[in-house]
Amino acid sequence: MAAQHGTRVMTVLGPAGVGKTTLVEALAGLEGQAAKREESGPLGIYRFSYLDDPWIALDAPGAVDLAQTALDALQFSDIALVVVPPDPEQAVLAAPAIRMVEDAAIPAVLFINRIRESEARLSDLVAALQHFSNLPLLVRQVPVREGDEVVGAVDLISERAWRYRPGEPSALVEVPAEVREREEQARSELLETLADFDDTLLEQLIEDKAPPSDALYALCAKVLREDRAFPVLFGAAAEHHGLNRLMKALRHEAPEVAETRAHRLNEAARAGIIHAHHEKHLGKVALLRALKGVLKTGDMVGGVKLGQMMPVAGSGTLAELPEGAVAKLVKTEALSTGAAYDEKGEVTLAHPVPVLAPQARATIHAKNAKDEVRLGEALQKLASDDRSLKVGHDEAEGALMIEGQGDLHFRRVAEMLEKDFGIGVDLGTSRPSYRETVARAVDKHYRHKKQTGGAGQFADIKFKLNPAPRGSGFHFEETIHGGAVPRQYIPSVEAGMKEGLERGPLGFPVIDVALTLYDGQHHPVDSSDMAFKIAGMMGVREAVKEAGSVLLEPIYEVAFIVPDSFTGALNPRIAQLHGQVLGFERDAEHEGWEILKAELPGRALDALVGEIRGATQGTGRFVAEFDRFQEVYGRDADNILKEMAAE
Ligand SMILES: Nc1nc2c(ncn2[C@@H]2O[C@H](COP(=O)(O)OP(=O)(O)O)[C@@H](O)[C@H]2O)c(=O)[nH]1
Ligand SMILES: [Mg+2]
Repeated sequence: MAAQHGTRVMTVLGPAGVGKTTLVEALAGLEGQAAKREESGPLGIYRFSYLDDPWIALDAPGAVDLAQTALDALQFSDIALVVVPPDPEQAVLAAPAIRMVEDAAIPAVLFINRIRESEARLSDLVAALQHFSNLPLLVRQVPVREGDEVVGAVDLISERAWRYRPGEPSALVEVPAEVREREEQARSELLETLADFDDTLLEQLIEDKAPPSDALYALCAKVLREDRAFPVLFGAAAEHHGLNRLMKALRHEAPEVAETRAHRLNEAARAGIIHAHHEKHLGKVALLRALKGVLKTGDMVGGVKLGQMMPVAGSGTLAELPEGAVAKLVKTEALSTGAAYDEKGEVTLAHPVPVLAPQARATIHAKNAKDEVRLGEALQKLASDDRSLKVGHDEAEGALMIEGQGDLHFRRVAEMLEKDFGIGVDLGTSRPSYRETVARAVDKHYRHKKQTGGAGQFADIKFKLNPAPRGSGFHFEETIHGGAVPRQYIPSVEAGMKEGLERGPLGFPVIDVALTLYDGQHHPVDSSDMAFKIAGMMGVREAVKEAGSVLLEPIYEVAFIVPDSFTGALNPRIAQLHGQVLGFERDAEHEGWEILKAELPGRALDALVGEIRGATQGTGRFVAEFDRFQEVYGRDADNILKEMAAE
């Protein structure tokens, strides 16, 4: 049989431990062949065929810390397979995957795994999943039970029943009498939902005519591909139950790359980078998908000539890559994860997957000081492969800082630096940036005078130091008359004052002060730019001390994005972290989610990732944005200063 379809790509996603890897292995081996598999970072890549159709399956990591890899895999896939646990109580664990699928606007099939042991009613589980889904769920099968066990399934469109057999394809059997009533009920629900999308079917239902199966299958395929409903199938990956049914559904219903390109990407896109990672001797290894036409070595993609392409989970090189297929590409520094390219450059995507906001920060030092520069470069490379990793600078420590998704993410970064770049690193705690300001106004007279041997130094200034409103930063003006401080020296006074404010008595930059230079004296020989700069610097330092320092801490506006059942659990934790809840609302873009807004001090940020994951079984996330600096007084201020001093 010749292949009827080009290579299609599916991403398999869902919570950790739900059975994704087991499922992909089983699907890839359905026809008896050994699974061809390799890895790109945390992404498992499988190449296999089913009924002669070529497939690539991407086994996305379930860990929340690595969620960007799952999102990136979705970007250039044709279809998503969301694996869900068979317990309604645990349906919420699948909510982040459903959310990702909705963000990527990708057609998705929900697969309920471990159905054999499931005692829950399918309808309860579907209701729990529906709570987290924007699109209607199309239940396509009902289980056949014997005692506590699910031993088979009835397909609701063909109305045929299958009995699972250990180690063999399921057997076609009569629909058991005790299932018939449930089957009919579920079938009419399925047809009613489908009729919302199709007038012909609606008429048939009204006129009580039996719609033909092939028309129903075609309608299912259409609503899936148009991203208007999620079909629900079930089975047991470990026992290979329900897997042929699943693969056949995917075979008939998953879109081809041309449709993916047109609907979700960009008609001009020639190739997309699914994922990339670094290897010690190869440099960057990118997983590239041909999105439009055949790609050959030497073709232009994103303004660079395509180098050697290698098959996924194979050996040798590929002379050409058919449309839809996936290959590995080495030394492709110019091409980045998540991006699509035409001949000349990057193209915009109709539905780009989100880039995850940082959930945690850490300082990072090379174990060997001479690696510090290479460390910066290596981190930049890792960040170009992984968009959820950001490289910055920690103000308090004067060190490199990474922002990412949590401890697991950071440990992986450290491992890759060691293994692929030969740089050993230590991770540390990144601290919030504090500021200070002045409590009172001060009128200050400062004279800088030095007489050592030859030319002396002389500068004399009078100025007012005033507290200024929050957010105003540094403000300088002068009201000098009659050249008491000659014009040319005034900028030096200002520069000196700025420098003097870089570190206040508490050890932090001094902000929100207004300075007015109103008088002074100079000397025709001994005055100089330098003398006035020193006067400005020393003068302002003394003035700040006299005015009294007030500690300012950074305040962040934090949006917590959580399944709605967890909003209540989050509230007390925010209070414990010295935060203030501002309110919450439904997430307008995702059914079943809420967005809770709060203000939290910078010192709470490090604890946030643990708190939100603890309160939401790992499903919640947050986006923190710096808002302002705010005064801290009393014991709070003392504690912060004590802690900073201790470190
Ligand atoms: N009983 C049963 N166990 C399963 C099934 N699918 C997966 N498992 C087991 O669940 C565990 C986690 O599976 P795995 O595929 O690694 O989950 P992943 O983290 O989603 O990739 C493994 O011990 C599997 O053997 C299933 O259908 N039935
Ligand atoms: Mg796995």
